[in-house]
Amino acid sequence: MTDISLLPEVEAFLARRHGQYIDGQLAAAPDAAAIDVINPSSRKVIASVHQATPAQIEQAIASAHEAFTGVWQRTSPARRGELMNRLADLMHARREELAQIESLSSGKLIGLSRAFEIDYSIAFLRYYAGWATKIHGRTMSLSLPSANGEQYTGFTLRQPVGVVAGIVPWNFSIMIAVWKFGSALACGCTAVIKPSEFTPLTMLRVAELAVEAGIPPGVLNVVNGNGATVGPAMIAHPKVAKITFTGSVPTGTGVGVAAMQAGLKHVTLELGGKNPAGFLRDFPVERTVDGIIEAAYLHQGEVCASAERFYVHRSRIDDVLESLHRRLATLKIGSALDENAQFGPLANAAHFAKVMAFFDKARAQDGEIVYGGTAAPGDGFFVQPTAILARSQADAIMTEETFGPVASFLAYDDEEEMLHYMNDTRLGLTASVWTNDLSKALRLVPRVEAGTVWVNMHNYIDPAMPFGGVKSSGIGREFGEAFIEHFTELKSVIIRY
Ligand code: TXE
Repeated sequence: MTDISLLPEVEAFLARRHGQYIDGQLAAAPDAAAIDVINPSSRKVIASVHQATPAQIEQAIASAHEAFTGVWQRTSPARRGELMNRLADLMHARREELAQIESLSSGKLIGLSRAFEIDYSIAFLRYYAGWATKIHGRTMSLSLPSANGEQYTGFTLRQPVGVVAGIVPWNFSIMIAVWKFGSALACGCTAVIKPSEFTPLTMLRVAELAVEAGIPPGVLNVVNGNGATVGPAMIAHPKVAKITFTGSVPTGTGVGVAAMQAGLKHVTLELGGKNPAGFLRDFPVERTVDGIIEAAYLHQGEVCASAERFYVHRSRIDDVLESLHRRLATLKIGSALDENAQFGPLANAAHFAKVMAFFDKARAQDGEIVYGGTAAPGDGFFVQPTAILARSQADAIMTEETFGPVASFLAYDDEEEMLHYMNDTRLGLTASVWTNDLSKALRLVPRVEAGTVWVNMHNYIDPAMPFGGVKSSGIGREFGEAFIEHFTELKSVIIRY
């Protein structure tokens, strides 16, 4: 198995001195500490990125604020949409370059980087671009009596909230950033994006393309650095009006608290899950196994929407696990840049250590390792795709998010028990129900506690479908029309005549 050759422009990009992208320009601060970017397939350093200094964070936010009150406000909604579509065109033209940088820094299989990370990012960007001209208030009929025959007319304006700070994790470094700045720009806001310190490269390239597309300098800025220093400085800044965050539950909860303390700022939080998939008794074994592979192992399980808890009827569980074992054994594990690999490395050393620790926890709690449960050969952060039969619903592998390729199983005896298990968590991002009996599915869907419930599928997202969590999985919704509410203020205007 061999890696594809890197494009010359990717080699040239990696060799640059990286830092931030502020006011339409690359800005490295050579005195600032640098973070090494590691290729998860080889553990080799591929580039280094200077962290943003406090002065650079200030500049980035000031530049976004100036653009918000100036050039971007003067840009008509139609023109905003046009410019965003032009960025989508440039991303399409640079698809391979962006995909290679993404795979090199995140461990995402190159096919997935092309077809999911880049192509979906383009689709999302075009979707948001379409909304730019369709954001509007409403006219109301006012009914309170007037004393002297005067009349009133009332209407609402939807106005952009201002500068948006977008804090992005390492699993989809372009797509999740697009969800944040695409929403912001369509509504007339400007953005400062902070990528994860593990994957700081791709957004620098996207920000350059944005200026090439004609999006004015200052409208989209990128600052890099450790979350614990750069993040709080962005949230606390008085010129930041809104924070939109995707990441872990503990960090996101802290972000929410900080946003409130910084002056009740708008906040959208898309956090983790411990998502369940419940297979009803009627669902055939081989289709169950197809469903488990779709739900658990995409991008090595590093997908917030993926399922980690699987409930299978007791009469079927042995057959399902036996067949799953056979299927997992055929997956080709390899480098993210190997087009023949079907399963890549985990994204970084800390995450690798976390997933390995889960294998130990599962063994310590007498979970039965059906397949995997160990590191896989290779220089990178490789682990085996793993399936574990839990001893009980209280086991760590049934309650704590691994964010890795670890499917944990429990048998159930009746559907009420399955539903109880599915909802027995403080999280609620996604869930899936699998059955050929549509009326059963439709009766179960309203009772499943999750922001998205799929039937006979998992991990499908679409720009038109609102996405977000219930319970501790987050606040607010991204995509669909729902995003507009989170990036605009509603102003009431009343006129007497
Ligand atoms: O996430 P963090 P990490 C989960 C997954 C993973 C775990 C840790 O379980 O193992 O989170 O990953 C920035 N103020 N998910 O450490 O800490 C940080 O720099 C402001 C689920 O990468 O949540 C990064 O840009 N920002 C998830 C972003 O927050 C701060 C995707 C996310 O980092 C900050 C990824 C602070 N105090 C991991 N501290 C999902 N839901 O998709 C850090 N950050």
